[in-house]
Amino acid sequence: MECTLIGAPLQIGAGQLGCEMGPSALRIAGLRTALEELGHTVKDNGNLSPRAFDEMPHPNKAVHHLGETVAWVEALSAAAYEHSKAGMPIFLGGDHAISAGTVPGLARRAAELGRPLFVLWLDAHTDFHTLETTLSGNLHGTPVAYYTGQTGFDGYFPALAHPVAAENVCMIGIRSVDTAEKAAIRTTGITVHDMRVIDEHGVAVLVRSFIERVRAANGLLHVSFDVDFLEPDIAPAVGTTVPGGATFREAHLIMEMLHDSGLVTSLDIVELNPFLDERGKTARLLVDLIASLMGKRVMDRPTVTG
Ligand code: NNH
Ligand code: MN
Ligand code: MN
Ligand code: MN
Repeated sequence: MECTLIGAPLQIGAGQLGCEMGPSALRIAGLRTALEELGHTVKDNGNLSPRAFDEMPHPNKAVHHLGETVAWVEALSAAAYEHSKAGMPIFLGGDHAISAGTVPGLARRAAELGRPLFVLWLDAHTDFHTLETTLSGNLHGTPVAYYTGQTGFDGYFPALAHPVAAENVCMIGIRSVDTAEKAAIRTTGITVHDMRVIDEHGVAVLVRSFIERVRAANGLLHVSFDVDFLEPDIAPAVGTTVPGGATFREAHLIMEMLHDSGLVTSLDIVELNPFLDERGKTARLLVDLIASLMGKRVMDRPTVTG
């Protein structure tokens, strides 16, 4: 397969600086080689940059870097649309605000193909704030509300031509949800698998049933992988660690099952903050997980059958 790497060194959506080094760390950890060893061709498009922007005031005084974020969202949406024409775009974040651009760009592509877009959101957080409800003002906490077409972005973020149907969004790994997000997300059809659901059922059941829904609908599947989905002990390089995350094996199993499904058409890797890493271990783990998503396996057979 042809993989396209697109760096998105956005960092002001997070509360701590450092995610702008994410694309570099993933490259240095050997992403290209790992993909080439699996037989893929890799085109590295370098890093995007936003147009010139002015800062935008917002009535919610907590909101910061709105103008800069909007400029990035525009650039990312255009890039996602463009690079989803052929092959597999892999967006190297950058904080999770990049998904406010990547997902709408992919939704535009899906609409053009007459297919629905599905999103698998692997994260400790639901990222379901609007500009009005966010308390931190960190815009990485808002992309899902935006791309599913909730109100509260009008006049600031670009108008959405193709909102993603809430029923097509599945979240796994959730363990930190703010009060306003909890109330708002309950009114939608978004599937929220918190850690308790993983503990009770295991990740395989959850992933398999989502994959079957995507397959039945002939959907495109975008995977948005927030580093804080993982247990902080194995992935310390993220500003918003939350204990009790996905284990090494759970994360690999999800990637292996997604590979076997043959349905994944695009990927975001977000929130990697190399400034907080321990000798590159998080970046290296992410490269290994991407490799699993792209076909690396222990034995030469599908990991999951039946
Ligand atoms: N819900 C919190 C906020 O909006 C935290 C969001 N942080 C994330 N999201 N890392 O994935 O500020
Ligand atoms: Mn996130
Ligand atoms: Mn998160
Ligand atoms: Mn939040």
